[in-house]
Amino acid sequence: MAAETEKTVGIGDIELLQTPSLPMTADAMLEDFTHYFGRMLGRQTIRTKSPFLYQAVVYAARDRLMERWAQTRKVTQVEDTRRVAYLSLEFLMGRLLRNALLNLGIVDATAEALERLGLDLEDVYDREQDAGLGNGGLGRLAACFLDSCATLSLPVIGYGIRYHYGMFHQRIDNGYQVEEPDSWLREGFPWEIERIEYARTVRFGGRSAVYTDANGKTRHAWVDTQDVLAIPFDVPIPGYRNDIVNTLRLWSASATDEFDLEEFNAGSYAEAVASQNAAENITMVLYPNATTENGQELRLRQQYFLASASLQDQLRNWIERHGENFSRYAEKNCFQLNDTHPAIAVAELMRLLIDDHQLSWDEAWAITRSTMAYTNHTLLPEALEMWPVEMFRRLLPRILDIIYEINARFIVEISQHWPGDNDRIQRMSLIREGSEPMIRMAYLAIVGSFSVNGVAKLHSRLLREGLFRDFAEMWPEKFNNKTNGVTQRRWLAACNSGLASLITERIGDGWTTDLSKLERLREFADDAAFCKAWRSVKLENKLRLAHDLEARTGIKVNAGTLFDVQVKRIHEYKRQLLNMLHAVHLYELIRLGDGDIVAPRTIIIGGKAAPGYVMAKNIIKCINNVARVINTDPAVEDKLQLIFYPDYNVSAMEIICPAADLSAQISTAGKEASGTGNMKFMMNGAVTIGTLDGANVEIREAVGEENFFLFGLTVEEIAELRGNYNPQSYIDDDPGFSRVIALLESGHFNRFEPGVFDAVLQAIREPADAWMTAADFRSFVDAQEAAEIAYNDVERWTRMSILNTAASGRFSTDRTMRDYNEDIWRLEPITQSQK
Ligand code: 26Q
Repeated sequence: MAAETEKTVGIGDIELLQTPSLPMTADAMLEDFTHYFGRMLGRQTIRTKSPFLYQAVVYAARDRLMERWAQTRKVTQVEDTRRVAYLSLEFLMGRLLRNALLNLGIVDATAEALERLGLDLEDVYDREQDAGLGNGGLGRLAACFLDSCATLSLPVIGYGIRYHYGMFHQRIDNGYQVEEPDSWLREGFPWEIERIEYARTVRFGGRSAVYTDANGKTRHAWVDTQDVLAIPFDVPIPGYRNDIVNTLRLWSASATDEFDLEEFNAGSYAEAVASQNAAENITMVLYPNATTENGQELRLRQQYFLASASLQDQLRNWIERHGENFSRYAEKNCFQLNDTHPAIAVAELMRLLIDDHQLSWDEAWAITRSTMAYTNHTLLPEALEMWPVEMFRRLLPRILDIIYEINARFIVEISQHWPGDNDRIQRMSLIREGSEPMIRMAYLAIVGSFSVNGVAKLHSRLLREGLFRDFAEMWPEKFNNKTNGVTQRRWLAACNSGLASLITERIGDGWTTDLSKLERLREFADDAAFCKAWRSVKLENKLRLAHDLEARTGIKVNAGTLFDVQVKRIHEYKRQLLNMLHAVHLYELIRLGDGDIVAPRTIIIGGKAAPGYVMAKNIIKCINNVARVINTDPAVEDKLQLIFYPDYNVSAMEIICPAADLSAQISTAGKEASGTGNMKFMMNGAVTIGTLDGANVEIREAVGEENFFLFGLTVEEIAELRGNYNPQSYIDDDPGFSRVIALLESGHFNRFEPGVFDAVLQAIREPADAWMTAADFRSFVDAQEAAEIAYNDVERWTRMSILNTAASGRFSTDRTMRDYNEDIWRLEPITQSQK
């Protein structure tokens, strides 16, 4: 290897970046901004709409990050501390500038520098495109984890994919979702550093060959492969005011230099070069399915590409420091798998250790089984990932060998545990036999890991008792819970500066790194002046959202109404339909002149449907149709509005969650693993209306039942009802419900669009409806009525709102990361002593 003879002199070693030295003042920021704008970007005139103003600000901030980044890297290398690699196909980062300035502590300095030029920092923030490299909860969770790990000084590196196109943009056209590509890299991504020196090769195709080595040992090789180059791009992840900067390393696929010789020799030079496109396709686009739709070959390529490049990168780093001695590898490394998406890493680590580094099977397995840890994010059995064995044979033949071997040895283990229990062997086998044998990725992840966790207490219990029961019986000690969280730096400090200041005024700013301090707000829940200020912040945030809504939809919203919000991916189990039924119900009350509406309400629903999920797209169309009628019917006056929020994403949530009064978390019990939007709303003083599902259970426990609007069947009741569920009886026995269904059937909401509501109505009436929407209708309506009455009592509502924020301390990812660290990772914080 070239590295052996190469001379390396780290810049850190020549004292250039020994300690951060750039001033954090407005003067210095202005000077650096001017330098980048004029000399690097080569511009003279500041046009607020061009990207260059934003880019120059990023470069000025990035210099401050660079110093701290180099230092953090150096300390972790020199101290040889145990580290974690967080492997995830998704990192839903959103915008980075506001967060970076906040964490560096240079918001005011930067704002002042720009003011001197007559510019507004808020406008600069707005020029940044979201890095939308994820679908929803799972991807955003990974991003919150990185922020908290850096803040806790934990040596955690994120590994992901640098998709050329992130989550699609959603346009609403005549009520229908239309997808548009997200070319987020078009104007460049000024945060990333390409690290071509760490490029790795990832292999596909070919065949697995057996040979005898010089010592007469039988060995395996993977030959005749088609190779793809993995090039890392690093993104800095600053901790909150602690001078730590961790790394998110995103891999981009590129063709290797060797082209197809046959084509080349046949004289097709251009074709030979062009065919290299296939390699680059691997990281072209994020798959937009929040659940299911398994089996796409390109998706498997993405998964293996991430796993292989990341593990090779970690092994390279190890070998640089320790040579080919792996005896302490497991002591010093841990890989956290974000769902089964990167679970192929279990087999890939085996392959690398055995084939490339000559370890025995047992040595390699001991390392794998004590370094891999798996987090599950779903209870939907249909969402459990499986891949056809045949696809593996074609794409990853050597990996298939290894999975078969893992399985053979695992089956021996099962038979030792339960002699003669063949049913159990069949149930637990990594291979699901049948006409098309499939590899069960979750089982591979469980067998290959020392820890398996769910993401909320209820979810983790249901995993142990249901989906993974056999495995929990075999290895009870592997299974654990880690309740999700969100970072309060982005989801309170940065996105709700009004509330953040008010809180800090009363209890100090300790909550930014210890969210449990919010408990102290309880004292002020009856303080009239504080309550008044609390309400005025909420109103300001509602005005801001109203403004944003009008800009996006043209609809004027009354900020004096109850803001009832449900934003998340569109999925049947999340029951946006139930929300729509309630809107129709209120509309019906108004039309009948029942005068039942005590608090005028604005219902806001937002979210994207997977492009291939027909029912989800249908639901969007139905909501939009209902919205149009409600919003234009003069009889409604200003008692009710229904708005579909288009193109919901991370930045949208930063405006939405500070403005919500009521947070709708209404999934069918037992279906939502955790939810994390629920936590963002709670932190910002919204009260939840929700089922006993996911983390709602813990939210209610924390805030007290009197400050939470509970409705719906429990997991047990749902299970009991299944099999003899008769949705029609709920409709027939409830005149209000009957009227809602009749109005939807009447064509009132689809005058010239026959059939638009057919599928949705049929789904609700289906005895096999897994989501049991009809069963929960009445209790949802009742809970909504209770919420409305509470809202109308201004003092009572303010108190509930304050108590929700006060009780949200547990839902910080700082707590989540401490839990991971205490039970699974066991990392020492990065020391500052080396500075
Ligand atoms: C599957 C097949 C092919 C392509 C993509 C996918 C795919 C992609 C993303 C499957 C699932 C996801 C994302 C799942 C997800 O976001 N789950 C959510 O995770 C949150 C964090 O733990 C939980 O709070 C939510 O309850 C859970 O739904």
